[in-house]
Amino acid sequence: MTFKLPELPYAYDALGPYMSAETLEFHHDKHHQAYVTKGNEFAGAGTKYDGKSIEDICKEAFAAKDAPVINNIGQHYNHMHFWNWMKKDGGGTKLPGKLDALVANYGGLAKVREDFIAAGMGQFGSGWAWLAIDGGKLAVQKTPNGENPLMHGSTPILGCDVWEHSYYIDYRNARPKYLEAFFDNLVNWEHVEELLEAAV
Ligand code: MN3
Repeated sequence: MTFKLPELPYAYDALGPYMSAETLEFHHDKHHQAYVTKGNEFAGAGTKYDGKSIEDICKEAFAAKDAPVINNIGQHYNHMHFWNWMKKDGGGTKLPGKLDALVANYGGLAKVREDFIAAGMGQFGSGWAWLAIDGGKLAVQKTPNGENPLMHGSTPILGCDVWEHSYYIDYRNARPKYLEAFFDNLVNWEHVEELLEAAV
């Protein structure tokens, strides 16, 4: 298949003051576009990955240590969801039902928040912090560069991009403040619930 850059599901200025239009313009139009362009080169139409789902491509590329595909298709998958993992007036503490039960089982939303932010802080250099479903339970994970939980045997339901390009314009080097703002004010818990429904 030929991969395409999806449109943002909101206006560039919709996520202010937590994520600026300038950040979204660079991050979506330049960075994500570059992963799509490179992804098509290495895993698009006419390659051995043609016809496979993006989830399967992530898993197969990781198993085969196919770095250009891990990086570019991994990042395409991660960013496709990242835009939908955020919304205007997101965050908050009211979770949809299935997710609420899973979070309670983990130890509550405050514990999830603490561990998710710690995962994002603990990821040295570029990467992602995740909530994933692993063996039917909620797990907090982190991965380097373009990797994601699919490549490590679990199913992502929420991810936060901790590459500097995602926060440097708005937060400079203050990654913790960005992670807190993401969790408290941006997360689209309805999209997390949709992925959870599909995962279990
Ligand atoms: Mn990014």
